[in-house]
Amino acid sequence: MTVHSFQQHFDEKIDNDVAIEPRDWMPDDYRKTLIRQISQHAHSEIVGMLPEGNWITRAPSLRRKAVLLAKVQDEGGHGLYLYSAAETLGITRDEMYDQLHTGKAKYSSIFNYPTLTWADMGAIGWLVDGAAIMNQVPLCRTSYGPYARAMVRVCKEESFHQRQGYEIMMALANGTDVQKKLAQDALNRWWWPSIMMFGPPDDNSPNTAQSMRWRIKRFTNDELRQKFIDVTVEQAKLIGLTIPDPDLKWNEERGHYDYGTIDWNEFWDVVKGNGPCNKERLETRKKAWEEGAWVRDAALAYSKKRKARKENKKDNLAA
Ligand code: FAQ
Repeated sequence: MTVHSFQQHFDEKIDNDVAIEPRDWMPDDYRKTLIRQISQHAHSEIVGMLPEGNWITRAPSLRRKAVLLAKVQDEGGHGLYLYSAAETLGITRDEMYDQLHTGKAKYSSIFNYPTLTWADMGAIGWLVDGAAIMNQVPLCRTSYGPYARAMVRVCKEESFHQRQGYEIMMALANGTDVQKKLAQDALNRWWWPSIMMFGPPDDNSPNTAQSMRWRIKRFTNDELRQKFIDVTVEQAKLIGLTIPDPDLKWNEERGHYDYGTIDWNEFWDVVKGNGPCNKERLETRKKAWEEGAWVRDAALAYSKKRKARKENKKDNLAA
């Protein structure tokens, strides 16, 4: 087959919603885009363990602690599925970690904000996992097979995470005045960063058009942001909390909520590394990598030993 017919075959698969698999021919830019998106997604899951990890020892009850511990572990698992999916495209895990540690690869802006009170655990589950699900359910139908399959399991777990977060917020919102204030304060601080998570507006999103053509993305950043706002405003009303946006108004004609102006300067500032916790997050990940060197060395030595033993056995049998 010529490159031209390889390309045609690829295009037909995309147009007919047939998944692209690791051994299939794919354009270089499709591969690069997937490596960028999947590895950044993986980094987000791993860095995303840190803000909530900060509260495991301070959870208000044994039940809350067990649930939070399980949730943070789930995020670690999501990172691992995603690193594996990215590896099928020809990048190694070491290369991906290196890109994270040297600041070449991004991770989600949201994880550069601090978790100041217990209510932030509720706000993260409700809003951050809620936004993650809105973005990831369509990724279950993304055009690259290994990424789509990883997303199916991830979404099931994210759905539990969202509910546990909403349940924390509900308990606080129905609690004492102080608890209600904590819930409102967490919503005030996490609302705008959560809606920024969907990425820049469509007219300033360099990757969306091509990713939509390749069916990597099924909805644009603004479409997903709007869906998230529409469902979340109703959830806030149900528990008596107020979304911190005076311009939020139901638009009968559009059938959607209108919302206020997002501070895109803040978003880009955080993406560039100047958010409240960027430095701390990266330092923590680098330290974990360095301190884990002995585990990697031990695993490698063990696998070499096993291989040598197997080969010895084979030689003995042959003799
Ligand atoms: N933060 O042209 P676009 C989670 C970058 S998982 C930082 O629109 P694209 C689970 C973007 O990379 C959360 N950077 O790009 C959890 C690009 O830069 P590049 C992560 C951002 O790829 C919950 C540039 O801006 N989810 O939360 C952000 O078409 C709780 C231009 O942007 C995913 O990664 C941002 N928010 O669309 C864990 C989902 N937004 O790479 C623990 C998969 C954009 O060219 C606790 N990813 N940028 O240098 C996606 O769906 C897409 O990659 C988007 C961005 C929608 C994030």
